[in-house]
Amino acid sequence: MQPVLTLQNTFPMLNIVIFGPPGSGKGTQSDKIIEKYGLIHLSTGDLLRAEIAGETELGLKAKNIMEKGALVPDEVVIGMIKNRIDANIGSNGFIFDGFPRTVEQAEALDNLLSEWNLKINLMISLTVERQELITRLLKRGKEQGRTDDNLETIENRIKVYEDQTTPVMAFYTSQGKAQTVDGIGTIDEIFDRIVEVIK
Ligand code: B4P
Repeated sequence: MQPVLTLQNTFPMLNIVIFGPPGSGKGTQSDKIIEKYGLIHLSTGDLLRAEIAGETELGLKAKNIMEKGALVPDEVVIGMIKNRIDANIGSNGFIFDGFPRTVEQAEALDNLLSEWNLKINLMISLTVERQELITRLLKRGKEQGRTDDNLETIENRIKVYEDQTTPVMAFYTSQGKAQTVDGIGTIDEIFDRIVEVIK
């Protein structure tokens, strides 16, 4: 159904993409951003893990792909995001975490938001060097047992990020929306840098 423009969806919403390689702190910093700004958190990784936990048809397909560190097909993640956007119009805004991961997803996101007269205001890219990413993800693998946090899969996730996801940076740079934040330091130090960028 075509969205109807109402008073509610003409209120300004703050829509942020948090971007970076696996283990750069996207999920970690998203939790702090939503606490401070009251945004709706849309993490495609979390949504996919919920499908896997619920043993849905989508979850069963996604499980094998995620265990290899590959990307779930664009149309699957775009469909999941569309439902959540449509259900939360009128909120303070969204933080998109782990999405978009391809230029096709970035274009689809612009289209979904434009149906509601909305846009991405800011893209925050966290920079962390490779060895630190591997150290963090191996630690999480030990502590939380996430099945994609093992060395072989981590290395593939980083390669997939370099090959398929880095072009998303150029997409937002060309729109004048990309801001880079140093992702090394304590969680609070990095959050302070993000708040400065949002201001
Ligand atoms: P995600 O769930 O998005 O996983 P991620 O990239 O590893 O990031 P995450 O947010 O979990 O970790 P964070 O950096 O915060 O994706 C998992 C998989 O789902 C993908 O490989 C893909 O298969 C699929 N998928 C998801 N979205 C998709 C899409 N759009 N299209 C296609 N497929 C998709 O943190 C990592 C660790 O670092 C944590 O343990 C944290 O505690 C630690 N940490 C954070 N900040 C730190 C700091 N400052 N110092 C030290 N440690 C820190």
